[in-house]
Amino acid sequence: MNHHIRKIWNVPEHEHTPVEVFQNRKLYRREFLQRMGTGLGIAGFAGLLASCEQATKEEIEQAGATTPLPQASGSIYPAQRNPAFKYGRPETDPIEAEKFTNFYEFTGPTSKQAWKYVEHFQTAPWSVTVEGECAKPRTFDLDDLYKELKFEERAYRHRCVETWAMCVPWTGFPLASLLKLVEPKASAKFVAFETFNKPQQAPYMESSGPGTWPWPYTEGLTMPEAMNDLAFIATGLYGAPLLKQNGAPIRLVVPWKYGFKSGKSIVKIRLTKDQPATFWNTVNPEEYGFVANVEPDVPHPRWSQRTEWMLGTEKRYDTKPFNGYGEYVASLYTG
Ligand SMILES: Nc1nc2c(c(=O)[nH]1)N[C@H]1C(S)=C(S)[C@@H](COP(=O)(O)O)O[C@H]1N2
Ligand SMILES: [Mo]
Repeated sequence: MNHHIRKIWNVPEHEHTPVEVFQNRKLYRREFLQRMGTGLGIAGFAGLLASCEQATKEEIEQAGATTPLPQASGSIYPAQRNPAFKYGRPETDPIEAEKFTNFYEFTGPTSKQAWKYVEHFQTAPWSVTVEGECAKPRTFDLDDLYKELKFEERAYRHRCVETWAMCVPWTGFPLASLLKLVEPKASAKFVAFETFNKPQQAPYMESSGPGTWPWPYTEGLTMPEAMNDLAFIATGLYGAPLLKQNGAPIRLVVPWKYGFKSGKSIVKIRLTKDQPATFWNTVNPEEYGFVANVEPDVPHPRWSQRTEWMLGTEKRYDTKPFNGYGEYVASLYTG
């Protein structure tokens, strides 16, 4: 697409470096310069100083905790683990998955520490509308979901397009079991996911302003992908309700695709006839395709996808096609 117009959301390369840089001190320096530059002022500066010390798990979990929780969630956690899914590697330490996140609404491209910016994010009340090409469109509040669906825990690998990876236990239910409740029509060929759109609650959404990034965050799957048993809706992580920074109160998890396909904090799920526009495919179609399956032999335009590093460790693993889930999904892509 050489007629592609360069928009301000086409972030220069140095601002989208493979994220190893975020593991070291440079993060603090960069965040410092940026906060000074964007005039976040004294409060931001104090927050920055605090960040130079190591945050504790308690601080991070307190910052991201959601209240009030849906009533019916009380009986769900911890849900029974589905024994069919195994990481094949050590589980990621909770503090690592809770402090290092991708959530552009809160941080934009310059920080991974969304937990510091989620203070004003309201996750209750919350509802998810499932609509479009279906016989029984419906708006579910979270209690409806907790009551009507069968919850389980799944140990999944996660692979971000930036080459970091993690192994975490999600609590939730297969996306297919939710879609069945609205009775999809034969005309439903795709499923579009839309994230909350509340700039006043999400600092980067607000500061980036209209006409910059294509908010709200959107993603999409084909109908066969969405109906595959691996496609999962998560309301919890590590046996507890999701923290805000991990996509509270409800998010998608599609472990055979790069992480950006797994939209967080979803408010709308639409069954469509046509392929929906997606956030990253709109921002930069050369780098982020609609399908976005994990494919180690296909390099990102700016880095190799052959290996991945596990959050919080020095460990690197070879990246596998479909993130190692080929036995479940490879047949979706034949012919
Ligand atoms: N709404 C929203 N969903 C999102 C993102 C985002 O920026 N906004 N980032 C995506 C990316 S790139 C990844 S890797 C995963 C990360 O999930 P985690 O931060 O909970 O580990 O969320 C995905 N979902
Ligand atoms: Mo990602």
